[in-house]
Amino acid sequence: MKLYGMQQSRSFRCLWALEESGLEYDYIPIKLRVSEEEPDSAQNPAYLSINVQGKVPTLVDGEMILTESVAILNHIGRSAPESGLLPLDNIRIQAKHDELVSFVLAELEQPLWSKGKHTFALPEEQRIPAMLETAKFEFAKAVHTLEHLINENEFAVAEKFSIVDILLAQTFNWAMRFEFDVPKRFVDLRDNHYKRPSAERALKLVS
Ligand SMILES: N[C@@H](CCC(=O)N[C@@H](CS)C(=O)NCC(=O)O)C(=O)O
Repeated sequence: MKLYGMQQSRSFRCLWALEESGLEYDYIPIKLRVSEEEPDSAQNPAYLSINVQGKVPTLVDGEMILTESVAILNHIGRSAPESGLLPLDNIRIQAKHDELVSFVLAELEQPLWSKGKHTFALPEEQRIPAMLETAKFEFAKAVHTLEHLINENEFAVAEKFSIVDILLAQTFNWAMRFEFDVPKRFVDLRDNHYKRPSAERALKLVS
């Protein structure tokens, strides 16, 4: 497998999962918002031929190309069933896992991405600075909901580390970098999971 990614981006969740999985892979760093002339630019025609949006992450596994981080995470989990990254042996736990993954994507990370889009990602003329207060409001609402969706255990579902723990830790790390209010409980969750050897190895690869 080949993972194309960038240090502080959604590709880190996939890199972390690959480290946790024990699968063999190559990591190829990509740069956003640099000239398409640069060979590692996300706008270079060679990269656009595998990811038409010029975004990260992209995973190439043989003939198959995936350009959505959750599809990549699920593929990693299914390719390494013994890693326990997906709760494949219990459909009810799997359903709760799916629910939380959807929640992180649809509710928790969207306000963070709104801030990203309206501060640096969108063309300047499309940015709406007033969005930032709305994003903070929406993030606080999502955090409140999450407090009711997960219990106080070390891991979000079942009794072991899974893909949704990677998603939660990385999303709260993103929230802290973007200066959103993160309750201590979720700062601790982030700190705890980032101490895993797999996370430390992934961080070393991108630093
Ligand atoms: N839904 C996609 C979103 C991918 C995405 O938007 N990635 C951002 C980085 S986190 C990106 O590459 N943005 C391109 C840009 O900002 O120019 C996923 O989860 O993989």
